Amino acid sequence: MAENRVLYQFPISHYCEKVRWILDRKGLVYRERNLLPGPHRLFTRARSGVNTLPVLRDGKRLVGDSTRIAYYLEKYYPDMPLLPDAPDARQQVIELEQQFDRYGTHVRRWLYGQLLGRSNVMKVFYGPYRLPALVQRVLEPVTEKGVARLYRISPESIAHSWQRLQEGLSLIESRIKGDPAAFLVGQQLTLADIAAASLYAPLLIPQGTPWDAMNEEEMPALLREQIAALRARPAGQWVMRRYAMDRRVRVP
Ligand SMILES: N[C@@H](CCC(=O)N[C@@H](CS)C(=O)NCC(=O)O)C(=O)O
Repeated sequence: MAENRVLYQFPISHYCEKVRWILDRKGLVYRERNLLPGPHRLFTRARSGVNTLPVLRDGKRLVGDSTRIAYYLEKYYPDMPLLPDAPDARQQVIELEQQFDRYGTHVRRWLYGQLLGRSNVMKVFYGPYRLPALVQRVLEPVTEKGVARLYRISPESIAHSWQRLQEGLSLIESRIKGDPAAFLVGQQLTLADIAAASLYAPLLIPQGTPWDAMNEEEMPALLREQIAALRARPAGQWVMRRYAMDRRVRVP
């Protein structure tokens, strides 16, 4: 029941998007609870032993970390399976999911590196919280500084993350062999596809996702060009295709 299933999240977090996608794919009803960054750790630490969101409450169980949540859901809600039965394919999915989880940190760092201090990203971050305007105005610069510190954003780390995220895009392209309709493993959607597509989505900004609230016109010109280039390459088209075909974005 929806009341018993709660996703604790930052709406803009792509790891939270990954879990929303899995829940939606499996047709599981849930409520979303947006925690404030910083104080969220009081909750996550005590309840699920992690620092990060997403955390899922399912009845009495609390599970932290998107990968653990994915395996938990696969175990208890096996309908619409996201892990193939065949051992070889299953192993490939497991490995790809882990790889894309790592690339997700580089997507995040690179993108925040482009946006912090130069865009309305903090407004987009806090938009879904519907905070009083004054509270939001106080929190935005604090969060901005916190994000820069937490994700160790510096010119060197941004450049490194750009290289790493390119590797992830190449990995998608090596799997799909130029066909944006292809799945990463086998003939149907798996956890590998959901991980790759959701963790790269902030760079592609598919319609109906939280990043859609970004005003692209207000982004730095170079970033706009880079996003356009990403959308043009096969991996970018693949992400958009996965969203169009396989992601039922919930209308709030
Ligand atoms: N490995 C974790 C990563 C999640 C993660 O990095 N979440 C970020 C938001 S995108 C977070 O909660 N950051 C706040 C913090 O570290 O305190 C997962 O897959 O769930």
